[in-house]
Amino acid sequence: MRRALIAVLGAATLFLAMLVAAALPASAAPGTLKEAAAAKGIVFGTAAAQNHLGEAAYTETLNREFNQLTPENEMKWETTEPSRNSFGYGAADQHVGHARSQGMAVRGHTLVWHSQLPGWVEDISSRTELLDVMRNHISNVAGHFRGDLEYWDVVNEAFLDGSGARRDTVFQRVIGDDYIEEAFRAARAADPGAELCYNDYNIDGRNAKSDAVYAMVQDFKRRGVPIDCVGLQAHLIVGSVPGDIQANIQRFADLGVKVYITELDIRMQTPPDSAKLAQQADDYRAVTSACVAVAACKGITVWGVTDKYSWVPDVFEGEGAALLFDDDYGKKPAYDATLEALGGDPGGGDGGGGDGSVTCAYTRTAQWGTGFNGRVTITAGGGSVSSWTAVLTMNSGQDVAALWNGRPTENGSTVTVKPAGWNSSLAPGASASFGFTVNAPDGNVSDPGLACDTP
Ligand code: 9MR
Repeated sequence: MRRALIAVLGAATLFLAMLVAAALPASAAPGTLKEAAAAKGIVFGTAAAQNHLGEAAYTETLNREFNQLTPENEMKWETTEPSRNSFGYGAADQHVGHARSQGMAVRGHTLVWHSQLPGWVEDISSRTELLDVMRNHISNVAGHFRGDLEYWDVVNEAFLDGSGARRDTVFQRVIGDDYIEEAFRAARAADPGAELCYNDYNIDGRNAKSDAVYAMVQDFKRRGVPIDCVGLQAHLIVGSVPGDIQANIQRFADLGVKVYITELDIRMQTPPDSAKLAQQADDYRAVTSACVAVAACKGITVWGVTDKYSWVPDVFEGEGAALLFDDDYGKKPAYDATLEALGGDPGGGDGGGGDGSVTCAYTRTAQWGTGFNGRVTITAGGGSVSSWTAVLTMNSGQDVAALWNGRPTENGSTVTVKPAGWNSSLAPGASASFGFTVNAPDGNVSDPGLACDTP
């Protein structure tokens, strides 16, 4: 009898296994960076330059592979406030619009930095005046994008290599040590929803500079200065990824902040050859694996879509080829290694940004006389999807008063909802959901209609 039961269970297990096998495509592992990253609960982003968005291969690669965008230059002080109290956001707004249309999260870069800083700021010599000017800049720029950005690099590159002393900038000289915390306080007031990061290079492993940043973050956490994250830029050289990068990420995480790899590139002497490209692949794998291994490491951003437009050859003579795509948008060995480290499959997936389908379901989560709360869950089928759209059809007298984890557009009784950003790509079988509150002053609390589709 017992043996018979085991045999029946065995057969049932086999049958279930066959059903599962039939339901999944031959390769279920995600085939793009953003899908693989999403399946790990992190974002995979890139710096992008607004003037390349008109180039088809550039934008196609950007949209297919990345679900987070950092404007490479367009939000810096010299561009957003070139003369005192005169603000301009044209190129930055276009970035945000593009990212939003693709369901990408946006990292604002950067509010306070000594570089790409207009001369009129450099000329200020009174503490009160410069504090006012800095706070005014932050409140205008972060205020302009309030609610639109997931993260801000609030202060960039404030420490020196080697000693870990403060860099001698106009902010340091004229305001003093407390300019950094004042910048974070102003940023929190201007956009309470954005994660606020301190961002720097050569703090990827443990050294005097990362020790100094660590001490500052520890002090900020103790005193309640609003800081949420640390950005390790990770501008690296082939063959020299710090061996303690994971331990370094972990020690920041242990302070109670999130960690992001914010500007990853790994440069080599050009021209590249197969040995250098293989070493670079190992290096990208090491950095990616280090982030994936620490729960508080929530995203990786490479500093450019393609080697063709990387900043590296302009600054380091004879060096370049630092990114994941070559000059012709071909995937380099480092691409495959990164995708594998994210749990994806370079040989599998759909490779085209997801061609799977979605289903959706509606649940009423609360109700009262003149309104209700609902939740919609969107689930990918057997293939991954890069994005989704849900359409709610409201009944007469109903109005969507609030909606979270999605971006609604209202047109009469139709509310079209796109992903909030981080919940755009779905691995096969994975789900995303958003919630909303409906006001129904006439008491018509019947359920809205629901349909969903890709993208
Ligand atoms: O990639 C950016 C390049 O186009 C600019 O000319 C340069 C000006 O300093 O800034 C580059 O981006 C930097 C980033 O804003 C901060 N960390 C270092 C990056 C590479 O220099």
